[in-house]
Amino acid sequence: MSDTSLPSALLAALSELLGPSGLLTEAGDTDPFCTDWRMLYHGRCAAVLRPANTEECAKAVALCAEYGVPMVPQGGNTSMVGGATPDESGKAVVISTNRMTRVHAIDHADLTMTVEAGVTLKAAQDAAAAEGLMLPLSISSEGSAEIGGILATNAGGNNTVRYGNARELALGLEAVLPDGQVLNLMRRLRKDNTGYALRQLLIGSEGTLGIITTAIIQLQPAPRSRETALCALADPQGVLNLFAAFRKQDPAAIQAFEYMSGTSMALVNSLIEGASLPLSEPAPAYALVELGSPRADDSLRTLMEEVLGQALEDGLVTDAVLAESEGQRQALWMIREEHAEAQKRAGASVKNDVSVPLSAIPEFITKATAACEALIPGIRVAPFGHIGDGNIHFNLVQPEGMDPKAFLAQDHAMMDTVANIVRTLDGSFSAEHGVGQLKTYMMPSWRGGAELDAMRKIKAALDPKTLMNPGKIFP
Ligand code: FAD
Ligand code: 2HG
Ligand code: ZN
Repeated sequence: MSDTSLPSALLAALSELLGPSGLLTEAGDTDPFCTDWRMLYHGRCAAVLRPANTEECAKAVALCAEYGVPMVPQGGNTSMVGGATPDESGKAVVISTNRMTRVHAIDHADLTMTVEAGVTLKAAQDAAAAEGLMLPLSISSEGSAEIGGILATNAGGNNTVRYGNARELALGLEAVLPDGQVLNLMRRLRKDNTGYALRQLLIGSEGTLGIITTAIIQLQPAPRSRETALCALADPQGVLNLFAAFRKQDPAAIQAFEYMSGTSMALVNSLIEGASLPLSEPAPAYALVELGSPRADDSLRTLMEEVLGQALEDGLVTDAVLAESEGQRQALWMIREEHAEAQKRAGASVKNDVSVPLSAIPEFITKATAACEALIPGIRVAPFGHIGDGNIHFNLVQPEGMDPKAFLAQDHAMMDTVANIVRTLDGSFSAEHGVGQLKTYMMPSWRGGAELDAMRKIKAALDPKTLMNPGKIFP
């Protein structure tokens, strides 16, 4: 029996178009698509549509538009801000890309990959690696997050410091607009100044302007030498000083430069099996440094040893471990990549995915820590993140033993406390996770006036009936 509220004529048309595996209507099947990774949002939907290609997606969108049915695009459903979760009305359909999983082509001359939206980032990375190339975007959710979702959120992650966000990697794009038209921007050109950059408009639009169906991604030669180290330091200023020391020697060699606080590291060590600290004792701050090069010589080891040797001598770094094998490298990265999972296991948490200029990071962390500790005694301030590009996940974990609901009831007070400090330092309240539904309420005070007005006009022009991912980005 079907649990959908869709008009029967629409249901029949969708059923004929998508077939049994492309249309889910029973609550038992659709429920997983209606809850987010953090389990903060529990929506409902009239159906889940799973088109197998662009043509099916375009026809499905045109049908929904004709019947005035709201649509929520969804990829791997790893959004940290409830971006891919429908509301509780049960009127919307989720349009999932997870059957659009073809890697169409890898071009060695152009260094590009043409890939459908539903390919997971990990599968795309693996396909590039199999050809001796690298897709230089790395995030902890890469096993589930899909290319369409990555581009729709303009994801960042561990390699932004060297290669930029998803935006910098997308040379071409195809998307289905809210009325069902296919927008073909699949030009793999580095230079193309022909009117407005619509590709860039779709990237980071969080599913509010259309559904990304295919993309051309810029690749890089695979690194043939790599050096990875975990370092213990006294504080975030020390981590930044170490970053500056590497950057002074060879900025192009730095592929990742990550920060972890003592508190966030301790949560990982205690809550994740096999993630023990590979240093002699805990420290207030850590840096995970990765250097990489397509050259297969030992110059990176020399660079790593020179910079760390000097930092140890100066007392900047108090302890360090270098990966001596690929297994050890992965063990170091596991500690960093399990931060989100460890914090999920620690209870309720409030996330502040902020960015500030590099020079302001120590002041930001000091001030925001004091303000949050004053707001909620016993709160566990557990920051970490992509310090090399200025992005700190200033996450707040509930005091031990506190009722999670009582903690989350104060989420706006916590987010505003942090954001107010970010504002005085010329930062942003959302660096890489987007606005979704979690942070919509911040948009008028942060992006008000002409900026939000222009965004609303663009939205109204492309989606006059507000059918594409309603309730996201805009308050
Ligand atoms: P979803 O969660 O399915 O959707 C995200 C948004 O994009 C929604 O608004 C949705 O409507 C829209 N969308 C999805 N697919 C499409 C499409 N084809 N066309 C148009 N709109 C679409 N983010 C980072 O930037 N850096 C990180 O390091 C990082 N690490 C993470 C680690 C974990 C453990 C988790 C759970 C999340 C992390 N994220 C990170 C957040 C998340 O944004 C990314 O995982 C990813 O970009 C989302 O991809 P997805 O396919 O899961 O998208
Ligand atoms: C990461 O960098 C992700 O690991 C998740 O962006 C951050 O859990 C978070 O807040
Ligand atoms: Zn991150």
